[in-house]
Amino acid sequence: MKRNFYLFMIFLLLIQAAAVFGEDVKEAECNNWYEIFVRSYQDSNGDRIGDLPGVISRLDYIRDMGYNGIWLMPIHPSPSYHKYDVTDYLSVDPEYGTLADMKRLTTEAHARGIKVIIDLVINHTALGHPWFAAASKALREGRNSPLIDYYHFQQYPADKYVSLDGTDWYYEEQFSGGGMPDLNPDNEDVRAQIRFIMDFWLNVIGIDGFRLDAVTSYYSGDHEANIEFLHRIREECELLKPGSFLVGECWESLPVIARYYESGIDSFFLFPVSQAEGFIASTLRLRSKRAEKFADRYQAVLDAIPDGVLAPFLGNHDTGRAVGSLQGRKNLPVVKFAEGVLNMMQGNVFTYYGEEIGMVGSGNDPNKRLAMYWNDGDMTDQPPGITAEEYAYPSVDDQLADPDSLLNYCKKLNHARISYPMIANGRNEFLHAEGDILLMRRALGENSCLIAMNFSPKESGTCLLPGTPVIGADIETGPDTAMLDGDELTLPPYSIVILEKAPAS
Ligand SMILES: [Ca+2]
Ligand SMILES: [Ca+2]
Repeated sequence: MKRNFYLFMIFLLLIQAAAVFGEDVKEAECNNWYEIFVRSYQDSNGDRIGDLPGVISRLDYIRDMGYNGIWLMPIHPSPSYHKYDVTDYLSVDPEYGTLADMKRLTTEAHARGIKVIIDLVINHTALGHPWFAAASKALREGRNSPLIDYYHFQQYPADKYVSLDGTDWYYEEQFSGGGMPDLNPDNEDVRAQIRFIMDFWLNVIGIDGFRLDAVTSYYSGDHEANIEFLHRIREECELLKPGSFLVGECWESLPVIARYYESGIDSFFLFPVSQAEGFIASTLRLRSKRAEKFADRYQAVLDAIPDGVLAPFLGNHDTGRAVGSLQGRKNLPVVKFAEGVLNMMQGNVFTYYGEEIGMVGSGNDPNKRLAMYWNDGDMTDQPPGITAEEYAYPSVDDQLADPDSLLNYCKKLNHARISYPMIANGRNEFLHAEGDILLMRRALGENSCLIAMNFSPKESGTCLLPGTPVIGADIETGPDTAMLDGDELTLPPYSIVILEKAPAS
């Protein structure tokens, strides 16, 4: 009887909480995510290969920079340096550490207000995964095995099918090389395995979600089937751990990315803003009307994805790094301002490790995954196969000591996004977009702020502000600072000013 009474009281409280927080609970809580290639980040045991204890030792740095979420590229046992071919989804590659290290990393990150997600690579396994080994052994011996249906085998050659040595069978492989056989997502046992893997990482290790690799390849060429599969993953994760965060890699055009939001997955990487041809770099290359062009392109994104949480980024482990796409090796202001434009977008902003110090990397994959440049003494070995090793800007330690460095500029941006949560979570309204001057309002509930930006690399500009706001954060790429005279704001070249309501006197 007493127990029922307590349960009833809890029920009432929950209803009350839902009524009070109903609106807010649904609001996305956006973060400043930081993508880490563990191998190239920080070594802890002297073998010059980055590892999980190394990442733990850098959590204070990550927190101080204002990143409040980390995405670890694959950490599972794998025969490759990149580890996107997994041989065991339920452990950690010994090069990187142990499950206990991963648990400690998660606890230590949470203690610093940092969320943790890991890559979940379920389009394919490694050739050496026990599932594939058992399936191919059965085929070689002419036996049946339930594991054969974990993959797509057939007895005739076809595009994206690879011959299985010693047999007349072929297996599906969407990613070249012969080492990454595609899983069969229709197989119910495969689905149960994926669910078990997600449960293990979310609830036994305690991480906060996943970055879903290659979601358009689950069912290659069939977006509807991929979206349905993702919907199921979203529902399962929500049951396994309410509030878990999922971000998908859908390397497609804006309309296709927009469709994938129907799956309910929180975010999809916004490829149309990234890289040299993406709209941040291409807008900054224009000779005039940069603010107008940015507003048009950004509005197109908001129109295409009106309710989804965006996940913009400049570059990642598969793309050239931002300094290259911006032609910024000798142009620090443009590199800074591109980071500024990125960070004034809504949603979850993703920063690839090393971007905060302007690392460069293009061409083959290992070139894009160079050792983090902490200082000249403290670096991991480079990944195998690099053809270029270049660092265009100073090390972390040197940039920490320089108030005008890219690192300190990125830090200001991250902290502005934390101090003004409406930047990431608010509704956007363009108040002014003319020439190179942009003024936006971001409103979140009762709160709002203005974001004023000057996209010109050389000329100052002015804009008139509604109301009589005051400058809250002033994020400059150069020595000049913004000036507010009544309702007229003067913005130096490549500058960003965040304005808030004047405090009531
Ligand atoms: Ca190591
Ligand atoms: Ca597939």
